[in-house]
Amino acid sequence: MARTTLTRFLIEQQRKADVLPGELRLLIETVARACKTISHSVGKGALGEVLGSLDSENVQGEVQKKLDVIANELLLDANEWGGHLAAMASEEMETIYPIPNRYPKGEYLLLFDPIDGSSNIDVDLSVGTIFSVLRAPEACAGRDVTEEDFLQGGRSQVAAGYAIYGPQSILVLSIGTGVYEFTLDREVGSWIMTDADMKMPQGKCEFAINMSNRRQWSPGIARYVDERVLGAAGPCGKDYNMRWTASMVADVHRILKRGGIFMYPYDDRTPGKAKLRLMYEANPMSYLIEQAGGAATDGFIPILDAEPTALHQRIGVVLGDKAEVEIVTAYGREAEVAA
Ligand code: AHM
Ligand code: MG
Repeated sequence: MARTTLTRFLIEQQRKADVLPGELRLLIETVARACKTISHSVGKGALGEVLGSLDSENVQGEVQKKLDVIANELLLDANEWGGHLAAMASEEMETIYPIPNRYPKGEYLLLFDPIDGSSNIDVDLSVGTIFSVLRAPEACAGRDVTEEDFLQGGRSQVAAGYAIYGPQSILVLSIGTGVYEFTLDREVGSWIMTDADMKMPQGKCEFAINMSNRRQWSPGIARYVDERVLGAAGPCGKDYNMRWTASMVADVHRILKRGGIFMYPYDDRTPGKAKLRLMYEANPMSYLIEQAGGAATDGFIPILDAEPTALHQRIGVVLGDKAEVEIVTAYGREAEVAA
């Protein structure tokens, strides 16, 4: 049977004209090519001198790993000259990166977390790249793009995806017509479709959360997790399993494939005090999870309905199994009313 490459899939989607404009197709192909290059760099590890930290910190005050910087540069270099973009924004850069005047400009905005799960790089666990594509507002035609132009809610995304660099390199993508998975055929150098119109399994008893943060959780999150830890002996009446990779791409990919729920909640009940970033992590992952039949909230409201107020804004994340996300969100609301 003929294998469906990413290119072939995208061309087929483009034929359905209003589903995928040509410019967006070429943009996605460019991002996918950059992810292939990042996959090769990650794979070289110590042999490619890509491991370890730099002396620099990113805008969030986090120590940058060499690969954070290498992957960021690769994505900028690959995408700046194609003519599909007006500007880019990255978790690793303080402000936006407008397309230089020497290159043609396009109508899209690209946002990315070049290496997600950076703490795993040096110990050979899965890391990944997360990306999100927005349309530049019409109002910015003829003037320079600003940070405000990027502050669009998650439902405005026209495409989102992630690449995961693990035992296999995998690209998961949605352009709003379902979720598709492509595996990198390393010998041939092509992304080959390995799962189509993915629907995440529901009703699975598995949760992912960093338990060491328990003291900082809100009462709703603590209640949800405590009940699951009690297992068959508690109010759930069944045993739950727990996994935490500390790499959102790996945890979300597992949930997409075999169900469950992922949580990186607000640290306490002050909105805004959270770890994950709305524009580079929460929005694209929520878009994919909703497309796959799951749900995503910040513990209170759907993430895709959150109104961004800053490029590097952080947000609580509860995503995956629809019914479980509803329980967490209901517990959060109940605790809020009781307080
Ligand atoms: P990063 O993008 O700087 O790597 O941070 C995001 C990562 C997520 O991939 C993961 O879910 C989380 O941070 C893990 O955090 P922790 O080490 O606190 O468990
Ligand atoms: Mg990162």
